[in-house]
Amino acid sequence: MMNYQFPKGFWWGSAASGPQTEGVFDGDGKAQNIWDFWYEEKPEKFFNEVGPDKTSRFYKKYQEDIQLMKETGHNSFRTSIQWSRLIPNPETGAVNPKAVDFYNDVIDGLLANGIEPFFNLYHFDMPMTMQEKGGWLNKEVVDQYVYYAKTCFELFGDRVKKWFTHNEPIVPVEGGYLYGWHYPDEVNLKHGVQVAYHEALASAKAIEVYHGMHLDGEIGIVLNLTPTYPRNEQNEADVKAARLVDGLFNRSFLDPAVKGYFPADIINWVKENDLMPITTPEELKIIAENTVDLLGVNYYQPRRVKSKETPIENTGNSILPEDFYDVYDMPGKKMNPYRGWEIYEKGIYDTLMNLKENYGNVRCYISENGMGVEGEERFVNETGMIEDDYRIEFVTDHLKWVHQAIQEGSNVQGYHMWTCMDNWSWLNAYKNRYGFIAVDLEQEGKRTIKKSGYWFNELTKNNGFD
Ligand code: BGP
Repeated sequence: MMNYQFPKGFWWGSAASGPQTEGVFDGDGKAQNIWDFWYEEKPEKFFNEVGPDKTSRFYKKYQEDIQLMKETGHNSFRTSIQWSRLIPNPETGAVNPKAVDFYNDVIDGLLANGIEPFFNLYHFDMPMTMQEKGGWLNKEVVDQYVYYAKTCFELFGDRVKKWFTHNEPIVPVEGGYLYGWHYPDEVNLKHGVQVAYHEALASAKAIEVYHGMHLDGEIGIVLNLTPTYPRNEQNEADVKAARLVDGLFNRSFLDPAVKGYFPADIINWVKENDLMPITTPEELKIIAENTVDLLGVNYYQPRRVKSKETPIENTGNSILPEDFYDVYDMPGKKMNPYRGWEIYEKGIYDTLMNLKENYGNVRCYISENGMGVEGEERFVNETGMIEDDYRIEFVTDHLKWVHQAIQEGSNVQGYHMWTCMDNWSWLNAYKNRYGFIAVDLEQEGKRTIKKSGYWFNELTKNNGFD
């Protein structure tokens, strides 16, 4: 018995996504997605001008990678299917046979090695043909997505038993319609709200289709839940600001996904600010009736907020959430010195306990948690291995809190690290490395297990640690 022993059958592994790892971005019948397009248009936006053509080459190296997953103790692994690879032309709906072969091989390879495949359908990668129609702004795209989801279930649902409709659906809203990290790079909160609504609707419709197919598996959504703390718990205005931020960035997706309806305070806020999306009673009924079986929780860092010093006047579409709160830079907070994000381990526990207390203890797992590090080469030892003790410490400290949550009755069933192989991360490209396996881009993506990879193997073999 270890000091921190996890329940039998706990899922250990890592998460990744198709667009961040596969490569062959314009080959074997794959069509362009928004990243391929944006990189072609504005390469200067990407860190060191490295784009989606330079991934860790999972498309070519998946067999080697699956062996490495085995060596590092995975019993499960999440990736995403690329819509633009599987159905290059959503207008005709024709399936790309090379994509089917590839995903079949990945699934079979994982299963043959005792690794359960968790598949996500949408990880920020809108096909360009769909973006030209407005992307998530357009209801027609929602229906095309549902067709794509159904196709995936039909093709792979006999073996893939864990499905997710989206990864972090708030991020395309923030990135694409507020802060410029995603195409179409607009500043338009009204559009952002409509996009959020359509993503939630698409998720519910895909869940409805999946359940209707009786495939003997589970389906859910992966959300980045960011616990939001007020500067001062006793200060009413700070608490109110934190509640709003929690509503906008967490509950806006969590409530419809788990409870089937949008939070009343956020609906009011959206109305007050003239941001109401176009909805229909039939769609709201679909959302109400198709909640998740399983929730993925991505946790990296908390949010700390305080009330707005000078509240703004409503200026219409161009308002930003930040017009209603200020970021609180808490003195003495612990920072990741290599990435600039706060490290607050207890946030993972607070999130799990919130799910237990306020969301019916929904079945969940930690679907991403990890530590990004810039300039990791400086930690290479004489044998060529990266000694990432900081990552081991980061994961250990978070797992202690996950363990604590389990002791207190949380329904958390697993822990996936972000990520296995260092991968390409959107505009940040390879700036922050997260893997427990290093990828050398200069040497055709050569893989070298880091110290944390060996450690992770021990952890999962023991199903816990001392
Ligand atoms: C998560 C995303 C991942 C990945 C990770 C690291 O939010 O789900 O796709 O990008 O963040 O992000 P970054 O490289 O910006 O540190």
